[in-house]
Amino acid sequence: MTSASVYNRMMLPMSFGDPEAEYWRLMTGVSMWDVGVERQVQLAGPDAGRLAQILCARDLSVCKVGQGKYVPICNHDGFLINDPIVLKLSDCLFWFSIADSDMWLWARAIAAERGLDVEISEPDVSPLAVQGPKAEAVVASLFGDWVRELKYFWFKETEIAGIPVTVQRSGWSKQGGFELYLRDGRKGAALWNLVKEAGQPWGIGPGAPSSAERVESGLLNSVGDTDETTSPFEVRLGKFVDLDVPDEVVGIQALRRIAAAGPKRHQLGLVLEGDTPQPIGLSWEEIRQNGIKVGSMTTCVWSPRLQSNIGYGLVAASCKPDQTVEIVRPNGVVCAKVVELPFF
Ligand code: THG
Repeated sequence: MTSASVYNRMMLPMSFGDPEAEYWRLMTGVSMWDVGVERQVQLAGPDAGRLAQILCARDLSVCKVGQGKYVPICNHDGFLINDPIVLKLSDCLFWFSIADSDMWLWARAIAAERGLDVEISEPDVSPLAVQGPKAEAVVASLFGDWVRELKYFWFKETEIAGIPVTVQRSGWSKQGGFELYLRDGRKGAALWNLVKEAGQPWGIGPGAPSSAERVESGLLNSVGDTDETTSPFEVRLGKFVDLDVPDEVVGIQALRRIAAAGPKRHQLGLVLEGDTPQPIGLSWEEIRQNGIKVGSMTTCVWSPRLQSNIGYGLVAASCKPDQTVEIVRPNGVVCAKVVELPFF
């Protein structure tokens, strides 16, 4: 059965009929994903760089033109509201390639409050991901061997058959690959067909961001795995926070306080008992230790590699790896072992 979901108010194709086959194609071959839902919030103008830094708690002064950075976006309380990739196209042009929340509104509000000279828009840009161990061969066959030299999150603006695209080494999997940011929405089918054709020798097929692969690999799905009081430190994004960024950065004072006090919760892996695939968790499920709630399981998937149902727990700091917990699932209580992330 094909399926889709909604992300950034758009349709995200999720499966083309056989999720397990799509998983193995990603793990061993190459898969192409329409991730046009990864919208770009564009900052353009003299104050674009200053606003980009004000919006994120990671030091962007080290970000070069042509480079991308994965950044936590926090509110004034230091709580995570998005986790985009920032692309620096020039000193006065930035894209925030966003996860599923309204960063466009947020950026406009902060820019207006601070009186900044910057124009904020959502340009006609739609990423197509090419992921898997054979992705580089496919993308190199299309664009040339220079793509092999691109470092992680670095990108280059180019075109193919008259289609303007920005090619970046990135993508929401740990299997390697690229994203082709289509810059003319009228040419989506043309780009899709070019990649499909070029990928034939490597057995390319359609797919989507894989829940199983991303959980095995420890990638965060912000909004899904976070609530309205989750700091970056709780969900393993502390390494992307620079506490010495300027005081004008939104939330930095709160982040300094949270860091000094030590986070009260943390995100850990869960390996559930049982060896039959269970339905994917649709909402947070209570985690208990000795009958007392210690947190929530924020996502749960069948792992083809571990042959277990695995998940993420957002749990009290007292709950530690190697301990056992009980999870209150829709069809009963299930025991799980707590482990460090990532699973692989
Ligand atoms: N590509 C693009 N935009 C996106 C995503 C994407 N926007 C939404 C969402 N995905 C943003 N979230 C993530 C989360 C993790 C990573 C990328 C985007 C990621 N993380 C690596 C990790 O955590 O190991 C590497 C981080 C690093 O070392 O810098 O890749 O996929 N265009």
